[in-house]
Amino acid sequence: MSLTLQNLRALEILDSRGRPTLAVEAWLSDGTRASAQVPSGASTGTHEAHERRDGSPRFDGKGVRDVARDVAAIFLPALQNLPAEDQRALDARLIEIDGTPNKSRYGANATLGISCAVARAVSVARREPLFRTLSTGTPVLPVPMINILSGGLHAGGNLEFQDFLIVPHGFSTMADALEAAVRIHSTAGDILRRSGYTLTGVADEGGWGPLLPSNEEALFLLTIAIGEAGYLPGEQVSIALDVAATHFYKDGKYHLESEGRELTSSQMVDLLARWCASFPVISIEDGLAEDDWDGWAELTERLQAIQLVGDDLFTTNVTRLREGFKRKTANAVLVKMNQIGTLTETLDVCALAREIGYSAVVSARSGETEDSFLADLAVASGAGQIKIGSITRSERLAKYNRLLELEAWEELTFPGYTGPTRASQLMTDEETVDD
Ligand code: 2PG
Ligand code: MG
Repeated sequence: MSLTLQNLRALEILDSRGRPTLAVEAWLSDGTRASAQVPSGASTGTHEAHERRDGSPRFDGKGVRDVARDVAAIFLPALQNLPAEDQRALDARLIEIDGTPNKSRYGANATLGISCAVARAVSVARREPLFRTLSTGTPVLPVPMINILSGGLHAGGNLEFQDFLIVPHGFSTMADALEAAVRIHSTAGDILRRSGYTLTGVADEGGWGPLLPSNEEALFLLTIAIGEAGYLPGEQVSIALDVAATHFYKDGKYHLESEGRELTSSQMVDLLARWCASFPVISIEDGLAEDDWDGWAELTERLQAIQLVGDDLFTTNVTRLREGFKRKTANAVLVKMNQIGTLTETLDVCALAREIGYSAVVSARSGETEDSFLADLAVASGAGQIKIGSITRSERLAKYNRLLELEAWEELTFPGYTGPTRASQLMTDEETVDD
């Protein structure tokens, strides 16, 4: 018998930064109950769907009790008795109930919580792993992009560039790739201590947040850490950057305050090109700001062999991704469920990326919960890459450990890195550039 949605309730809980977020529980007609928790970003893009907050004095305006109330008061009456297994129809109804282009009425945190809770309840009712319920094609284990050094809004503004990550692509299993990440994270900590850089615990995503003299120093240290941990930089383990450039772009310039200089878009492209030639960088996310389309076009033209990922640029939005494709901008998309607010729209972005030949990286937010939903989503989407943060802090480990379970118990394959590799990149490194 087909399953229908019978009840919904929501609760204000806390995320990994101690800020309020939403948990939603869905009840189905067979008695199944399951819940999902909603993530929350800090370096958010302007074009993201709306994350609704109460604005009352509680939690300095960040409470979500009104959002939770409306899940039961507004959404439940409109969704009760609808088929639970038709995710597309359910999500279409959520979009319709909100009725605004960016879910600003009831909040993308509400719609996403409901969307995920119902999907999980269906998987529990069917007694199948969540990734099978979500799956639209061939499920694969994604290659992780793992944060080792943090800057920007995730580490108190020590540096401007936000994430210095590793891509352990030279391994045949997820378990081996994660072991390499653990070694490199701990080696990087040793190097930072040895070098006298201030270390006071870890940043929002579990990477180190050291006070370094320049952004480039972070790249240098990370490359050393890969080698010192016993791996071949560029062959087994490469580097990915999330520049998050939107957040230091003002009045047409990129402000590298820690280095006391300002760069134009072209100078930023020069800088990134030089780094790609000097360090084993294979992927750059948000190398330029969210609406710097001309700069992005230049970046894409110049660094064709690098995976250029649009996060704030695309905000998991098919309209913006189509626009990017039309303008020959970027060659990959970051996929964050709460940037758009339903599972269907999230998976549609993955499908469009496949269609236009862009790679896709399914990503967590800097504010996360212990929910491992993202791991199953990444596997189900067939995206082939995932970005969760570092290998410390349990809101990150919940996802990595779920991937380990899926590798061991569901016998999923780990097919390898889906973006351009270092080998192809070296062939275009000939150009000499100055920053
Ligand atoms: C990003 C994410 C995750 P936030 O910029 O890619 O690292 O950060 O969730 O703060 O937007
Ligand atoms: Mg980003």
